[in-house]
Amino acid sequence: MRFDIVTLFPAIFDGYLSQGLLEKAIQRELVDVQRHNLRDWAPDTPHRPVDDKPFGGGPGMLIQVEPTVRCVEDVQAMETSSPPGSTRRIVLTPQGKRFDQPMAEEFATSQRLMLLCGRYEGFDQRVMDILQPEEVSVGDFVLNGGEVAAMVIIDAVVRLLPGVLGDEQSNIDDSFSRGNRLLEFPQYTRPREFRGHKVPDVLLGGNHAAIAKWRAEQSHQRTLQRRSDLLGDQTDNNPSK
Ligand code: JDQ
Repeated sequence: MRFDIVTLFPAIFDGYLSQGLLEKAIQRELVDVQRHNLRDWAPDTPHRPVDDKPFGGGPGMLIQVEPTVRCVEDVQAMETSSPPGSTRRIVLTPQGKRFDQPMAEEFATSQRLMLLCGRYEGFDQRVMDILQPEEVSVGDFVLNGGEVAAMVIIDAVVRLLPGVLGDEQSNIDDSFSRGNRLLEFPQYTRPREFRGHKVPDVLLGGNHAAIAKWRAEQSHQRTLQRRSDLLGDQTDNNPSK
């Protein structure tokens, strides 16, 4: 799968792309991540501007439509092996549809994702009108730009790709994976006791039916206490979708 990231700050991704699971997936050519500096599409004048003040007044600056549309069109044309229709264009914005596990699963079936990361107060509306990207939010809080949100998307999608996780099974039972809308039960490893905090006896007894029952109860209890919206209770936990 190929990711194209359009950003004014490509270096933000350096550490993320060079560590752990993603580094391995890139080395094994399961994933290709290309960054594109929007500044390269700015006018060839000393300051290479890509932003300007909003018409009608108001605080802050907006990213201009012209460099953005030209950039996206050029980036689209960079990999002709994938037809334009097979690329999903995503713009990260607090105004978008809330990102969730089903959306990650759908993105993971795509050959190519283009992620548009804004800065300042975001993009001129005509970027959305012309390119018609999917507008996606990673949560109801305001980031300083789309880059961290893009990393969230890449992180959630990459671990769903065949061959990326060492243990092919290890994401199947995760909270929120298809069909599972419960929080995970608590887990423990050695030692059996630390500062008086003991591992629950049931986990040490080897009774697998009793362990499964305890874990199911813990999952349900936790979900009820922390995220009752997942159980269909819409009165709690900002289910803003
Ligand atoms: C941008 C900003 C004032 C946006 C600029 C580009 N889920 C989510 N939270 N925040 C973002 C996404 C996000 C994404 C892209 C962004 C925030 N900002 C900052 C400032 C109004 C709108």
